[in-house]
Amino acid sequence: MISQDVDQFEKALLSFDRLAAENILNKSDGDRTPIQFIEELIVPALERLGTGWEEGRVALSQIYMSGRICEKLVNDILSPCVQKRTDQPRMAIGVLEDYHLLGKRIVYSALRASGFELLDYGQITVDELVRRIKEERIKVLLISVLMLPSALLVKKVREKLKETGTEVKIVVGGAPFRFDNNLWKEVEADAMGNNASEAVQIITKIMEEL
Ligand code: B12
Repeated sequence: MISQDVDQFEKALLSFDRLAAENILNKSDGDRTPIQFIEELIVPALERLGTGWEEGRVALSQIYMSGRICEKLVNDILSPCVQKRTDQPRMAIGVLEDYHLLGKRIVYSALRASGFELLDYGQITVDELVRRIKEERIKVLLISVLMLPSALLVKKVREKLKETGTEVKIVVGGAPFRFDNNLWKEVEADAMGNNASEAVQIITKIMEEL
């Protein structure tokens, strides 16, 4: 993806122009998978907007609308790319007490497109998550967060699971873990992935080991 495309895509988002954003996606070449499109165009553009917001150049309304536009685009791109599932230990993904849902949506679709079946817990609290893991006998849990306080809650999930002797592999991802390389170990996760492709690699390895 050339950086000019990311510039134009960012501009379209900033001016709430969904059609222009869609056109940029559509004109990009066909060699890439939908996940690659997202990782190379949508993710960097949203990250730039986040930095712009931090620096006071971008309004929260622009971040909000950009998020909504990208949610729609991601849904349109990812819906059809589901393949055959493989037999595997039970797995689930959730967003822990956080409103940033796009990353989870992408990781979920990338895993399903790679043949893995997983439950989507959506947005979930610590207690509800622990209850469902036990009830639904989940063996691998993916947690997505973009807020630091939410990332720190992963440790609470681990503690509560330990208290009841529930063994689960926890894989985490999202901005706080990318900003701080050691955070995933501090919250007692088993692995951390930077993007959807890494999520697929990690899960493939865990499934081989289980
Ligand atoms: C869009 C956005 C929003 C949208 C969210 C829309 C939606 N439905 O998701 C809205 C407007 C709602 C929003 C709200 C807020 N936001 Co906001 N937001 C963003 C922004 C600009 C982009 C996030 C995004 O969607 N990125 C694209 C996705 C696809 O990327 P991603 O989630 O990182 O996922 C990728 C990887 O991380 C990885 N991944 C993700 N999950 C997982 C899980 C696993 C297991 C694995 C392996 C990998 C993995 O794979 C994904 C694909 O590559 C970021 C900036 C940034 N740098 O991230 C700020 C950002 C996350 N927001 C921030 C803040 C502060 C807020 C608000 C508190 C603002 C406010 N004052 O109200 C609220 C809080 C909401 C809440 N309580 O959760 C801060 C967080 C700071 C922090 N670390 O604590 C950021 C970093 C902006 C900043 N630079 O300050 N936000």
